[in-house]
Amino acid sequence: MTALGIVLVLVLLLIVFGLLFRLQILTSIFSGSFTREVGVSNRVNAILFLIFLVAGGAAFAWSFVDSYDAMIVPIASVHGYATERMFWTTMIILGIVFVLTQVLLFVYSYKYQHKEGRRAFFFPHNNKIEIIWTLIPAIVMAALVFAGWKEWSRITGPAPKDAVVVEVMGKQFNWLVRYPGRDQKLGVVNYRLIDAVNEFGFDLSDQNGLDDFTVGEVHVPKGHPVLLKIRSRDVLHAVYMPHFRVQMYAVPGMPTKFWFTPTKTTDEMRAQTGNPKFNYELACNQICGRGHFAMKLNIVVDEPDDYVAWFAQQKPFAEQNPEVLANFKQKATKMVEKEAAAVVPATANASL
Ligand SMILES: [Cu+2]
Repeated sequence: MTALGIVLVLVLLLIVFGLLFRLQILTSIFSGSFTREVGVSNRVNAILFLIFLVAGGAAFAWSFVDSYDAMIVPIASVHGYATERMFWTTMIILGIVFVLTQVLLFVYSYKYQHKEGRRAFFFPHNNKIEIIWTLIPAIVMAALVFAGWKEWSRITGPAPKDAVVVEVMGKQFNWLVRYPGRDQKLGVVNYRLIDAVNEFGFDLSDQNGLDDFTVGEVHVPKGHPVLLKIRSRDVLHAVYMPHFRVQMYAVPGMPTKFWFTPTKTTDEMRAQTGNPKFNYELACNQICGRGHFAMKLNIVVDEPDDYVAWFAQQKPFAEQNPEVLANFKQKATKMVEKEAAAVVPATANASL
């Protein structure tokens, strides 16, 4: 009720101001001072248009050049070069059109400012112009969209069969990572099995899961396709790896994926950037709550041999947590009994 009152008062105030403004114009017309005042304010505004064009253009160019390095990080994946090419093609085409239309807009506003005695040319319709400015943008846009669609279907197509599989699960507020182990098959997980130790919800009655291992830092081999299987445990997150030009949502209840091929090892990138502390990162790119800023994961790109050595050193989750494995059977049996008694069908088992 109070809010409605405030809105009503504001609306009434606006109406009063509008009427006052109109009254002022009417009095200035009757007193004969209207044309002169309008003439001055027109000139001032026309010049301001030009100043805005030049100063705004300069500020835009400066901000672009100044933040270029921070925005365009070095590329480190195969498809990254293709998306970069597409980005710049689009940017250049749209940039030319943008600059042209803005210059025309502001220069014409200056050039055709109000002048005593000048009358606007009446130009109601022209089919030729209509066709030209409809057809050309339509063709250019269609070409850009088609090129983008072709590239996107290639990037999001099925991953090569020999791709290294890494499962990333977002949760408030960190990333959990799972590798399928030597059998290259991820085991079944069940959200009802999640607790402080079994954060992933491993269902260890599944043989495929016995050699799965979790890590705090992702390792991937250079020059080899990597398939990221992406899940979320709670809310919407997003996997963002700027150097690999990878971004994909992590959606609760709906696994997503993205595959890419890294082209530079972490060491090579450190040499290229001249930063000995450089690390590839996987950041959350979707505001997901209070700890969102901390959702960051290190990615290490190894030479293939180093990757194999690292992989061989990893210990399966089941081996590292024997108590979970031991408790599991009993817990699972209880759950099955409970499920059998419940009316709701058990559809929550997620198998990848
Ligand atoms: Cu997040």
